[in-house]
Amino acid sequence: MLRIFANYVDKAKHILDQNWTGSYTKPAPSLYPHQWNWDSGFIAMGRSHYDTRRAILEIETLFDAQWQNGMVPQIVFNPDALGGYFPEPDFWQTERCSKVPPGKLTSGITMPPVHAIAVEKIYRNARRPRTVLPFLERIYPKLLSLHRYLYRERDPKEEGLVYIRHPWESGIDNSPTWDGPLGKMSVDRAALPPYQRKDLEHGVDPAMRPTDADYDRYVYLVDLFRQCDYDEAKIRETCPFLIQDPLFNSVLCRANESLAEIAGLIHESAEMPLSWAKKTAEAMGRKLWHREHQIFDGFDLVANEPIEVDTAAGFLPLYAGAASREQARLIYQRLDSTSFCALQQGNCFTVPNYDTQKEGFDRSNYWRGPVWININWMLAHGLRRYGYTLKADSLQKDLLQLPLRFGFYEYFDSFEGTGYGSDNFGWTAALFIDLVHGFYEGKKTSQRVAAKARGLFSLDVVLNSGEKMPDLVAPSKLAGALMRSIRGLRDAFYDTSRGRVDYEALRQSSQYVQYRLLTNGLRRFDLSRLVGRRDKLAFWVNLYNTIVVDGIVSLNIKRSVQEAPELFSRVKYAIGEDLFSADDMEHGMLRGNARPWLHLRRQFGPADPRKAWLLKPSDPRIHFALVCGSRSCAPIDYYDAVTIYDQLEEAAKSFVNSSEVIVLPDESKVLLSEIFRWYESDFGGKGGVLDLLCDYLGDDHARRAIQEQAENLRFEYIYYDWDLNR
Ligand code: 2M8
Repeated sequence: MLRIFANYVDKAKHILDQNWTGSYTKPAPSLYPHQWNWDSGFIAMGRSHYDTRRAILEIETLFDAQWQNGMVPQIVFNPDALGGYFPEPDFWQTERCSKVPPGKLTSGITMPPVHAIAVEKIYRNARRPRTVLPFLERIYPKLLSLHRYLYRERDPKEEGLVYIRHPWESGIDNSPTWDGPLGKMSVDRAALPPYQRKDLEHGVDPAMRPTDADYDRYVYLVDLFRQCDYDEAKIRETCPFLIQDPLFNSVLCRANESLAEIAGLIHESAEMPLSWAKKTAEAMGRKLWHREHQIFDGFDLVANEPIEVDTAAGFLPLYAGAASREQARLIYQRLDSTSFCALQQGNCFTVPNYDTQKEGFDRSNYWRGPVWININWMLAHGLRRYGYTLKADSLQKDLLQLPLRFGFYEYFDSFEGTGYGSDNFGWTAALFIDLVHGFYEGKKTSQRVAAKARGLFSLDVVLNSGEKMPDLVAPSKLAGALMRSIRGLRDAFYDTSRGRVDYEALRQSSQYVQYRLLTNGLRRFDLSRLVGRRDKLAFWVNLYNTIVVDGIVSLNIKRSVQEAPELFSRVKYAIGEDLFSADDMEHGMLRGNARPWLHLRRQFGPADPRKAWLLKPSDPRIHFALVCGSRSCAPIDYYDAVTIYDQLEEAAKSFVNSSEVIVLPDESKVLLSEIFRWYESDFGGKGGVLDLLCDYLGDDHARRAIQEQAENLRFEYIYYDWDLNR
């Protein structure tokens, strides 16, 4: 992993260096020359992994321009870079307000308050966190004052939900969510103060930016704020755009948690931030949840009605822990539907910003469809928070794929991944660095656990050696009863959509006791009773998957299967006269007695009686169905003899279209799961792997690249995560 991504991490750091001005990082080299509020937050998160000093300076520069009422402005203008952006200080005229910090040029609105999250990360990722404490002490009152401002000025009814009063405050400027409220505003172009857009002077396609009608409304609102001298009470009375937005409130809610953490680190009371977090989470769950749509929506305070427009912002309460378990489950279903391009399926890269099934969806227009790294990054954290770890993992790997394949762009085509907007975009680079670090950390933990745990036991452990025998099941019926029992375990304890097993509940269940009893019956089972290729395949695949689960439970493995590396070779079931470990089932029975990776010999020796029942020829698709108890392997499921061919086909398709396969045409490279290295011979060598990829890949672009570059294509293998799929 390290080697694979090293060049790209360097590239990302280089982008941040190029955009660095000496005290802050520009979001993009020319399109956005000033300091932007939430961009700086995300950028500091990325930098926190390798440059604590600049990460701190980034945040301090932003907060130097904090208004005296606590508001942190959306833009802090660089006096040396004026002239290239609209609107600049001459248009904002924030000097009309007495709360503006002296000597600073800023806009008069704010943005999603990600900063406490960034500050906590700076502390946690620092090489010497103690040295960051003075910064925490300096910044904490400022963060607190920002949150206080939001609850005081933007939540007059003390609902726990703050409002935004300009689309730019949302960060998702031309999101379809704003169409309704903006559409209701009657704006007389001739009465607007004269202005000229600058965003289209930077070579971006106008079709990928907000329209002129949008800009008229943006300007109308700024003009209104000016006329109110930025007095919030006055603005509130006349502003036609006051919206409680799920994205903004989710970020605030999540930031309150970080604020509480920071308070704890510097021995301040965490009571206030914690009570805000609770209040906002509850309010979102109550007021912004749309039951039928299975998503959170905004609420228009002017029209006093919900805005029933579903965008990716509606998934972000997961990031804040503001959704109930049930809401999270329903959100997950919505997320996994064609509306948001079923993660890992179809032709979508990660989650587009708007429901693809809606008329207004536009795959390339700014916040009206494309994929944004920051939104998906928060969503991945949210999914992980609710235990959808497998999806979170794949979402994060998919996110890495976008800059790798298409460049460090501002946003990406939701179907093909093409990069749009500005290249060398700051938060894309920064969050890429953060994602890569996520993988390193996973790897380090697993390696530590493994190093500590090797050699826990060296003798065979036969799991089905219990005295009690299943009395009702005749040996001839045992295979069927065992398969039904395994299916029962799957239904009760395997979460197939998350690829997770609830080991604790399983351990204590009566179904598990019953399953163990049935396995004792295997000692009387005659393998010659298994006839038919599909029956044999289902029997061994299911038994393999269950002996791994049984081993994890019986050996009380907590974190990683590497805690007991012998799990696959020493933990066994007695079947008839013979013993079978998971390795015996896989390399012996299912792979036709093949040689395990890096082993000199085949699984069974020349005179081994178990060779009488080998499944030959082997079906390489088993590798997408065998579950090894780890996060990187196939999601756990039950395989039915009648449908097993279709199921294996499905398993292969979803594996190949997941982030376990990343095609990088520009580099003539394919990044692959290590499964393709370990079992290359089963797939028919390198050529066979390429054939298989072409057969199953849904992405035409990637498939064509493989076909055209087959001869020179290099394979690199993606780190395998051995942590438990618990
Ligand atoms: C975009 O917004 C600015 C206004 O704030 C613009 O279009 O001029 C948005 O993508 C916003 O989320 C982002 O912070 C900003 C700078 O990257 O650009």
